[in-house]
Amino acid sequence: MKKLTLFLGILLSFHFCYAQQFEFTPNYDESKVPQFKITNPLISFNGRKIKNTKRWEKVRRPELLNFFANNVYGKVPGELEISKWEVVEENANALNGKAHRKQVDIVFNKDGKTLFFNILMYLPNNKEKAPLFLGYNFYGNHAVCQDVKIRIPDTWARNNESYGISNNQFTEKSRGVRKDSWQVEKIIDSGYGLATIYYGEIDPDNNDFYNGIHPFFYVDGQQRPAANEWGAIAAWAWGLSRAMDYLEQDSDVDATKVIVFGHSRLGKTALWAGATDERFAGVISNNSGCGGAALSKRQYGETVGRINNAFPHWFARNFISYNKNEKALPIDQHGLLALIAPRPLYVASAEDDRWADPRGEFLAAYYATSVYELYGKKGIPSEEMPQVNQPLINTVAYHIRTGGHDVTAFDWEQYIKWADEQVVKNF
Ligand code: GTR
Repeated sequence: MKKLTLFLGILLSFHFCYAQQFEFTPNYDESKVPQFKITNPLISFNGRKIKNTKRWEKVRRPELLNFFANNVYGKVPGELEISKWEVVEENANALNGKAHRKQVDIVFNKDGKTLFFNILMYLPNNKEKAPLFLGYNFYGNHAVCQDVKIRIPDTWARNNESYGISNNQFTEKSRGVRKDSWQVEKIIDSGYGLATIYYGEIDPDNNDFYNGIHPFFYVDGQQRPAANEWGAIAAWAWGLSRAMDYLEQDSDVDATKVIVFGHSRLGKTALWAGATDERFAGVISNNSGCGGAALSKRQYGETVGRINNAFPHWFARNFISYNKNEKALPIDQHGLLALIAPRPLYVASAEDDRWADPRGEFLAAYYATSVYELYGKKGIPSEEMPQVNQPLINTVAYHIRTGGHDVTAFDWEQYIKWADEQVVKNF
């Protein structure tokens, strides 16, 4: 009998998880978006008006940062410096002589554990110190460009036949498969460098916590981070900061002009990296959606409950308390965007990417604007979204392009134009 009850219990909880995860019907009807009040980013949690940048930096910014760290992405439990870095390959005449290619291993050692990630860099040969886009890739460094010299990571990768990934390993077949989304030559021709890392090298994108960087901070017997500690997104963001530690040492890079970029879950990561590390001179969120730029309280497309069920390892466990309870959030994702002020921020959506809630992404940028204005910077001037394919380029920039969830040449053209105007010229 006991066994039967146990069996039925297990069966029921499986059914429950399954139902929660997969019987979710997203709302795509604007008229069904619930009524909610947007928290003013310039009023502190105890009701004080924030009237100048000094108060913002002293009171409001730290409390918002603290809220997101403890309740959304999770805190990094300690510090770990790079143990050593090594340029494992370079060529000053890459891309037909246009670029200097470098592949740099960044190594961490602690208590007998070792972790490393490899940064692939292309730097324009016509610049002494290049401004640079830094971003993670999903399919290995060798997927971003058709260049036979790029090393293939031997880390775990999610199987994907069309991208040449089998037995959880990348293969030669994945070389260049994402080149359209990276536009390396366009970036180089515009005078920027590119640095990219396979995100799985910091933490494999799986619902477990025994591999990647998390265990480096465990005390004896600990198996997963505490409820207010980092999930995978915060771990990936941490990795971007360590990449920045290296870039600051690289004399070919202008480390005062490093723009952190990310698409989708890696767009969420770029935003959190930009919020937590003020060395990033600019931040690009490409289709970052729920838990990224999109307002959670709209519950349009992906919701907090759905994302926590489908990807239980991405956020701090504390974030679960907002499942089907978005209204309880004392600040929405516009507060995250405001943490990037006054540094330039680009939020981009795609028309068919309704899952990521383009309007919610736009509105978050709009509601973060008052913080930019405190610094005399221009953000999003009105609640009205620009037309499709008509970028709005200010310190806070936004576009919605035709097409789906992706990074395209059009996206990069806008990022470069905005970086020229807002990051490089305005510095
Ligand atoms: C989806 C997820 C989104 C987005 C996307 C991605 O499945 O629901 O939040 O992050 O993955 O990263 O490609």
